[in-house]
Amino acid sequence: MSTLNYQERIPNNVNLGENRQLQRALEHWQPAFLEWWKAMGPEGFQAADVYLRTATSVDAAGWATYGTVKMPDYRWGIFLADQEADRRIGFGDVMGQPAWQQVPAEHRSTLRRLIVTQGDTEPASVEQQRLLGLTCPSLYDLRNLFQVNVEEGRHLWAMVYLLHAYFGRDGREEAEELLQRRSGHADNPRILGTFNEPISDWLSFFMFTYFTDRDGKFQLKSLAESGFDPLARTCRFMLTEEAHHMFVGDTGVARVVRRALEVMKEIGSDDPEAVRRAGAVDLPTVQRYLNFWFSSSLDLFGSDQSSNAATTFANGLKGRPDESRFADHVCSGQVFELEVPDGQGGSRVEQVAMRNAMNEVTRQAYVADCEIGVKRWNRLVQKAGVDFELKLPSIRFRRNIGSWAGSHVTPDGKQIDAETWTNRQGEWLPSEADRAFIHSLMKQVVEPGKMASWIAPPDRGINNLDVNYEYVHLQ
Ligand code: BYC
Ligand code: FE
Ligand code: FE
Repeated sequence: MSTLNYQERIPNNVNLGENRQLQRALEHWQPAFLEWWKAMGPEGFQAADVYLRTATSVDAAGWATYGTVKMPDYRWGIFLADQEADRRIGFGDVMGQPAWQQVPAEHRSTLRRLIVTQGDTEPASVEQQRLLGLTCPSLYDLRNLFQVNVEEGRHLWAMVYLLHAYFGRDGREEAEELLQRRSGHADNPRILGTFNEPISDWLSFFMFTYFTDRDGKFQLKSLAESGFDPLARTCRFMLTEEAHHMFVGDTGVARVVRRALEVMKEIGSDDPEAVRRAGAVDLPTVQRYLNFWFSSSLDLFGSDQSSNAATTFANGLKGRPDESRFADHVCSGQVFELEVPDGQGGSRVEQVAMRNAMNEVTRQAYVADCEIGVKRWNRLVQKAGVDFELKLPSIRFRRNIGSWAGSHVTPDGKQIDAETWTNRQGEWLPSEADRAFIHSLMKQVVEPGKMASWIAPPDRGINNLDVNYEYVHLQ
């Protein structure tokens, strides 16, 4: 077990107290982080008392310590999963060599880029979600939003720790820039596409936490395999927190669906307009939001043929999620059969070196994981006896990165011409009218025990508390 210095200003299990220089660098960054949090964190709730979990150590007893705290006083800490004795690198050309405790000089800029890209998504998501509290459907949901937000803040700390501890001056500069880029900003946006999309309603928030936080899960799993041991250990611990973020999305969408089904039963109709008039979200609209966020999140895995991915795999910097489920960890002679557009409205199979297809391998694992929740949502629909099925669109649908970028493809994978796409995309993606309708539902509900009209209550509360518990005490 690693020791914990929770008494220090920055709670940590990395013996920060023994490294004065690093401690000073982080104590210098901390006020800048707090400034950022106050400016870009949840709008209107900085003085509220929120029932939150805080990590105070990485073991079962300490990783989820619950208590009431004002968000600016949250103790964002630095926690790495325990070090494994004699850990070896598990893939690539360096397979079997001892994991690195320092950054190998030849991989410095690549590793920094990976860490910065990971780090950039964390504050980006907080920025994207900063106004949602003003339209929360209940105190329970408000609290979950804030739990996600403070933990994404902690994930930023996790990456900033690595930058400060292992990358010297460049690392400190990158850490500052992580607080300067802004989601959706015209001149200084966040690095990856999805993290510049606005999240201005709760249906988008639930889709984001289901689909985009799940990209986080798979990227963190890949980085948890890294030969750079401090990165691997940081990501392992982050994954324990990630589960709750995806739970929020999974159960959030389920509750929207359940409420739609209740309303359909009450009014005896499945007409989308009638469902809307009764104050719920019709299922075709849920499908369009799903199409939007799933396709956007698929782009986050990068190109299906990527020399970057081949290099980071070969060099032991980034593996595949759950590397241990594969038999071959070197993949030097293997090929991957990739379907690419043939330029004539069809597709052809290209033989791609396996290492170059690693982004696609990870994307496939991600898609399979996404299916699980969709099945659960559909079970609710079937049980209600309603003839409707939510579906993940084809992975070729609305792609902006990779071989299918720029092709016009329907959700069931059929290629169409540009004109048909323009005429029909309103069937597949949220239209202005859909967004206006969803926004019209977004009215703040903050009385303990009350729930907005468009969403069913959750099955249970947080940490065995009642659903109606006052999770956020407003000032
Ligand atoms: N948008 O060879 P390519 C999370 C860039 S989510 C814009 O195709 P590569 C979270 C790419 O960066 C997890 N740019 O792909 C979730 C590269 O640029 P440079 C985040 C994109 O490099 C919710 C160029 O295109 N973590 O934690 O193999 C809430 C060519 O790249 C996009 C990570 O992503 C895009 N969608 O892989 C909070 C892990 N896609 O370097 C948090 C770290 C690609 O030539 N990142 N590009 O300037 C990586 O491992 C890789 O950078 C990527 C791309 C997987 C993103
Ligand atoms: Fe995160
Ligand atoms: Fe997350």
